[in-house]
Amino acid sequence: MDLDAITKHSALHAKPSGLILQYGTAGFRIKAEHLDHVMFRMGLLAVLRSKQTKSTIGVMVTASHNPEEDNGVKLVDPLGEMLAPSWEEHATCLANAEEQDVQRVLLDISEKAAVDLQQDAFVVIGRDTRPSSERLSQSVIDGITVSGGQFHGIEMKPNERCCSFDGDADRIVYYYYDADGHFHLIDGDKIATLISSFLKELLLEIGESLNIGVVQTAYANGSSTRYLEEVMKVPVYCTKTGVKHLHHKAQEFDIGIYFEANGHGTVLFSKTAEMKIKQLAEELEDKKRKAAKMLENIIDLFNQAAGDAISDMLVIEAILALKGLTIQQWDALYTDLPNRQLKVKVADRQVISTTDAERKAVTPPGLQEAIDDLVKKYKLSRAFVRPSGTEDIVRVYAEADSQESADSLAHEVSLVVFQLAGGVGESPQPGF
Ligand code: NG1
Ligand code: ZN
Repeated sequence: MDLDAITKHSALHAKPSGLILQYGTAGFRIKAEHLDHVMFRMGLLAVLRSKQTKSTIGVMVTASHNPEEDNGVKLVDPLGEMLAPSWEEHATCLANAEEQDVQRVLLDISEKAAVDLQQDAFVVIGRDTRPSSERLSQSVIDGITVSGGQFHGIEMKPNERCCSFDGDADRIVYYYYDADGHFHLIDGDKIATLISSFLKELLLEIGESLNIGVVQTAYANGSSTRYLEEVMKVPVYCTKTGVKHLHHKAQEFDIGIYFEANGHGTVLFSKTAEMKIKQLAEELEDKKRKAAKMLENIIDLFNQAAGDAISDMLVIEAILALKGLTIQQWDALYTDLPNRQLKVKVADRQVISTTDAERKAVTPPGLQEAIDDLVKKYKLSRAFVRPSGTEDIVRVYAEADSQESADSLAHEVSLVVFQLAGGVGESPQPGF
């Protein structure tokens, strides 16, 4: 490690004097403008940790669901676990060291943790799409390279299939950039469509008429519901938001496929379906046997880990490979209706109560009528509001035939929520 080079570079990522931070469960998380030195230093620390563990270390630049102007950084240990507690202390020491002490603190850590400085170091960096994240992850890279480590930034090539899980790996979405640089999100609705059409095909092959049902929430894109019902002829049911509601409904079918648009979901097989399919996998011959075996494998996979994003991914990858489908062909099954989701702050969000799987507001009086009148002004339109179960806000959802219409409908609905449901603070402004 070239300590002089580190000192020189460190000065380019100078610490605001007097700023004291603490590495917590979420790593460091504050206003993005105060984080440059922390990022550089976490790059240095990741290299030390990588040398010490002789393994790859992760650095994630994000403030998760915090406001956009915040940012944060968190180190990830070799098996994907949280950073070891003693290293959290090292992280805090290094982040708070005054400029002239950085060298000494680095040597201190190396000594205390018995780091073999000759060892190679490798760091994988991830970041979110906040405006500050690109610059801040560049500071992490600076810290890594100046201390002799190697890093990896995943680059998305046009039309390349990518997928992401959330932090606890119970949500999955796919996405790609097309050749024109447009981002395409393939959400839970399209995942449910792919999986249910494949399962339906297999059932047809083995000649078994088990009943299939797809369960969605009101956030499912209208195009997906239409495609499932009208093109695929699969019955679709809508439940309240939250996996437990979808799960409960999906248990009513031989094969229940449920996904929230945001990627929470799985497939449930009834005991009867499982027994029938396993028996057929023994009895049938040739192509039919192959189809039954395939269903059996899918059952076993989901039985072992229902609701797990990795199982979802394995099934999706298998389907794409078996059908020879590209992500573009999958995406093209149907086109999502343009939509917009907004939040409105109100004094007490429980003044809004809903019915019909949250698609209609019962109280406050007049709210649903006002929404109905607004929806009528647009084509292919739909809108609903509900109190969030996880945040102290009311969520507004709107979709329509164009992005402009969806945006303006969502805005108009948020205004009536603000007026009729006790909005607080500034009234909703148009534009996003
Ligand atoms: P709330 O905050 O109740 O809308 C959100 C998601 C749910 C679910 C829960 C977490 C949306 C609109 N809502 O709920 O789908 O994922 O968090 O269990 O995505
Ligand atoms: Zn999750």
